[in-house]
Amino acid sequence: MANKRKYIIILGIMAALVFVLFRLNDTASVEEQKVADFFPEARKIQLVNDISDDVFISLNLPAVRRAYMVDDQMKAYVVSCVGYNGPVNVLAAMEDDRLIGIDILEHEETLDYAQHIESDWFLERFMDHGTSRYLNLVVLDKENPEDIVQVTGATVSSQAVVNAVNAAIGAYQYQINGVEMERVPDVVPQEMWQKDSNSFAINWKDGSIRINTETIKEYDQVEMDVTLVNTTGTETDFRVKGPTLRTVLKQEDLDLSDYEGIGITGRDGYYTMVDREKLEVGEVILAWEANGELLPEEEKPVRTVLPLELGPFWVKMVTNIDLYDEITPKDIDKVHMFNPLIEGIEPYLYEYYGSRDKSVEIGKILAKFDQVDTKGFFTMTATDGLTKNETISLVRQRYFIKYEGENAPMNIAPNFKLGMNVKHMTHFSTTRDAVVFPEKMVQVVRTSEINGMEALLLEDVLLTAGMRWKEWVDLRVIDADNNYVTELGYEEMMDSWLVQVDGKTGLYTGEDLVTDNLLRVEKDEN
Ligand SMILES: Nc1nc2c(c(=O)[nH]1)N[C@H]1C(S)=C(S)[C@@H](COP(=O)(O)O)O[C@H]1N2
Ligand SMILES: [Mo]
Repeated sequence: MANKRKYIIILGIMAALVFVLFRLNDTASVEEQKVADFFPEARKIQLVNDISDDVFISLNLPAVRRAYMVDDQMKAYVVSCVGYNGPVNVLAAMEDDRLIGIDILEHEETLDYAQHIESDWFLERFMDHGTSRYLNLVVLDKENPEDIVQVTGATVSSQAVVNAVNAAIGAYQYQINGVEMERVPDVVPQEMWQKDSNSFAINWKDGSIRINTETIKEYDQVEMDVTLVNTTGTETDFRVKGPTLRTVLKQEDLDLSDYEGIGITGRDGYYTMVDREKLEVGEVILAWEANGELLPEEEKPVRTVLPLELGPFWVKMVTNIDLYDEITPKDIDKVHMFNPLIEGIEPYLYEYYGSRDKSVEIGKILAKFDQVDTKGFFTMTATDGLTKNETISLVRQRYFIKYEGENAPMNIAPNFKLGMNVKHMTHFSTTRDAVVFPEKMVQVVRTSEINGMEALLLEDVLLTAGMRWKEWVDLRVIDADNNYVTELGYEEMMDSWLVQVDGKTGLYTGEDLVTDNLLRVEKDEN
């Protein structure tokens, strides 16, 4: 009996051993095939497993795992750096002091935007670099040959790939050229994870408090079953726990009802504004627990839960909540057509998730307006009615409207992940100026036909863009050459129409053409 059991155990061990050996051999051959893809002429490819036995490599280039000799020369390295969720394993191919290219072997970066580290357009950024310098991750613009533009919104994952590749460059330089380059860590530096994931601040005009994952438990807690509805329509049920913002403020002798709105910012730069109307009808729960467990690292220290609102208001990894005493109300007096307005601004070719499209920096548009009130908001609205507010200070720099390609017109910025954009924008506005995209506006206003062309009712365009008037209004018409054309009285406005021809906007009153290239319509204040 005992013998039989021994026999079964030995048999089991042997089966496991065969399985493991087979698996090892299998991964090696998949890897070997990937090496061969970089060196199609290769006659012999050999695995070098003991590369990290070297003291210099093990101390300074801990990301290096193994290497491959191609026709007896060291030409490929398998390197690994810890990313957002786990190790990112990279194959780096090198020849004649050049990095030829890389491939991602394995990663666990589950966030949808981080998965783009595997996309060809990102991998291509690693093709043909000299090995004399390490690569350098940049946010937006490539200025030096060694610069690698990151995957938008995936800084940590992109840096993990760059660190891994740099370790391969360091190992190559050391082994082939006898050069000892600087140390490359196999983890992403802490600064990149941004400051503290255990606390956040609430800021008001003359004060602020910092709350951490312990002190938050001292407030009265609410526990509630809630449903997160994503912009894609998927629904997730949670039971969340945490104090409401109202409760926390009460401890500081502040009343949430005194504020016009709040701005919530996440550690990843995500921002959303919650206005007075929303604060009046629903609570803001500062959730630190979901389904009985502490939030995961990528949502800590708290997530704002607004049970009545959609996903974009449920900000993860909150770092700051700003209370606004005043938000300048919108009083739109000029409505501009986008195309002639940006005439003369050099388009920026923004590469966003693999597509390079014409974009314009919002700061350059703001510079064209007579006044920009920084206590007001920059608001964008889409054909489906989605509206997003941003602070003027946020959109002033490195914030773009992409007006070409997929989903255009759409907002983009270096921190902007897929799913956060306002796609197919009908218009955007500051407090006084609105800018419309007539080719999208056409979907949301009353239309008619003039000379066989689809025409947009001017009244609807102006109202949608946010212009308001009492019983009557006089409107000045300015054309693309910045010339005053005419003034429209109230009755005329009610029968005025916009027609799109070759990217230009024609303005008709009744059947009469007022201008074939409209720049803007503005209220005559006198
Ligand atoms: N910090 C931060 N919070 C965020 C986002 C983000 O990118 N960063 N995305 C928002 C958007 S647009 C949605 S739809 C939801 C998505 O929530 P989920 O990732 O839990 O599904 O989170 C919101 N909160
Ligand atoms: Mo979203």
